[in-house]
Amino acid sequence: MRRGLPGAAAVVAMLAGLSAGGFTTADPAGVEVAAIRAAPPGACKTREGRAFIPAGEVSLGEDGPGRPGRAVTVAGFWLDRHEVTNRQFAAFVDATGYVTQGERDGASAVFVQPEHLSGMDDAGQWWKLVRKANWRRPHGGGADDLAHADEPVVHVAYADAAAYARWAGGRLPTEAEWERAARGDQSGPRAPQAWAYDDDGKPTANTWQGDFPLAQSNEDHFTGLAPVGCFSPNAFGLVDMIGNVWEWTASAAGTSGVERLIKGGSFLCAFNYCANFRPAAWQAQEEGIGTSHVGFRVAYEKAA
Ligand SMILES: [Ca+2]
Repeated sequence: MRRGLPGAAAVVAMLAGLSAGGFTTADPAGVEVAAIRAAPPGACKTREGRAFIPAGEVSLGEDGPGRPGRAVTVAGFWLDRHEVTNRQFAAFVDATGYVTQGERDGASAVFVQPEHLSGMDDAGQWWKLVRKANWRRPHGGGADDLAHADEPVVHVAYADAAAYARWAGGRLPTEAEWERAARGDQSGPRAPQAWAYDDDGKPTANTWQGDFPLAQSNEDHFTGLAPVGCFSPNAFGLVDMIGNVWEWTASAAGTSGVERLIKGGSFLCAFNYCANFRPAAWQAQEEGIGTSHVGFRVAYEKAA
């Protein structure tokens, strides 16, 4: 479980049906962008804008004692303090008329907590293709979809994230940039769980407490996505680098040309599954697939 995610191949196989001609009913309707932009602010306060990540070295892949990683030098850059929210993405759509991959497909992959489980190999037990699920309605419709303006945008494919980043005047961070930023200038080995739990075992990020995927004890107070900024920032002033949503990076995964690295883990990462709530972890994600647990933030070459 150090690298990749058990069952990830099953997810990819299931979702591949989308691009192979699964659902084709384009239905971009949903919550109006004006309503998302005008929604009251979320309960958690966070600083807006970008944080400067100074030039320095990152021990890429350092993953606790005995796993030192390799030294990579990263030039200074700026990074969004928080994951791009639905409110921000709505401003982008308002300005450009952009339609996401999930809206064109007419369906997207949503985590649905199962009532029963037959082993852990088949991720299709908790990943479901939901018609009309897209960034405007993360669950595919209903009252659950109406109050998420300050949660991270999800159901965005790689091209969707990259398009937003260009519009915002930036780009997606590389793996090394992302990992240096996530470590918050921390140096030296750190126990893997220390990125998401304090010394007393109290959550410091939005992950999954309990036996995934059947039960949550919910010590972090969020059963699903959290609004950005509900947990303390790291030393660079960044929130939610660990947990909440996986984040797209610009770095390719392997040589297939169709997968990118995602980093940070999500609200679905538990000790018994995934456990990727730490900077070293990564997963390969097919570029054309958005899901309910992958978002992004933007890197920039200048302060504003
Ligand atoms: Ca949680």
